[in-house]
Amino acid sequence: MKATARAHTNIALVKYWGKRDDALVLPCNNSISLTLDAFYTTTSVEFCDHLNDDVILLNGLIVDEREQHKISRFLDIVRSAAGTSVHAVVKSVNHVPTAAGFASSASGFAALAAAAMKALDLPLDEQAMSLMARRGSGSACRSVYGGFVEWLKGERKDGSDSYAVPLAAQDYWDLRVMAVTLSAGVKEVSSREGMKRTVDTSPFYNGWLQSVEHDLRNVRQAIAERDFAMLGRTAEANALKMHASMFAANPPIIYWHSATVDVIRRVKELRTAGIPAYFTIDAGPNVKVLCEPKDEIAVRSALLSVPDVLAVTVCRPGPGVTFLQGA
Ligand code: 2P0
Repeated sequence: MKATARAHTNIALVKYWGKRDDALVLPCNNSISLTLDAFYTTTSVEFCDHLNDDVILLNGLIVDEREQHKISRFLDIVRSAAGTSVHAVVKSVNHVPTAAGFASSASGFAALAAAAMKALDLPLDEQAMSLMARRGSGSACRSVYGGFVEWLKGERKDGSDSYAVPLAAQDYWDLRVMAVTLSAGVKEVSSREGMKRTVDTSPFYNGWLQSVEHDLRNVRQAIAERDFAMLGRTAEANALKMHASMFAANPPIIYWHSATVDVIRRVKELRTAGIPAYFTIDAGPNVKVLCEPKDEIAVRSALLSVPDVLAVTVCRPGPGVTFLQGA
């Protein structure tokens, strides 16, 4: 009745933006990500007969009511799959600095899904874990695997064919992803709300959807051929298209700060100087910069010299879900 699992965050190179079914967390498009080693969540789940409700601790503190509700509803889905109604004690430790702008929901729900499923003796194949993690948060379904991962949007109404598959293992291609933390406040619009508003109101959303297939093909090919320029160019263009679709939403969603643009400019200067580096930006102001290992030091110091850059964390390809013994 008890298990502990660890999952790492991932960065999307072709983004997931927009759902066709909010309740089942079914996306409108496939996405491709790279799981990262530097940021992760470790979660233990213990189901106990005597509890009247779930007890949920994040970094040692009881979570607020909103978070409690979200996690308990997710546990209900796991309980229902196992045919039980027993409540649980969940202890989650996030090694994901919130200021770094990484969605901890990806590593958080992947670790929670894996630990809860193991504690309830559910089948633990990766596809089953990915399907379950998706119900907590879309991007979490990709964190079940290490390395490069594609989330297949699926076609079925019940979501049974919407899960992630591995494209290339953690050690397939040694790359760097620099997580650039800016001195910016917390974001005002959650990704969940942001993507819904974009789907509902942005005249550019159809353009986003039409161009994604092309980006998916290019990124798959770039991975297969280890073509860094193609990977970087496509990821950068894809992130800009996602943000363009948000700028056109009503009311508009602008996650960028002035320092976001400063980092974009610095990355372009690096390329002009002959150093291949490419940026991507999620639903927030912080930027992630892709580069090759040989350029790590030059890229990191160029980024650190941008005013308002607080930190640059170097990430490498990371592993998929692991279970911890005796924890
Ligand atoms: C991604 N993002 O592909 C995209 C790019 C943010 C921008 O997945 O509503 O926390 O829980 O499914 O997974 C962040 O959204 O959203 C995200 P829900 P999630 O990584």
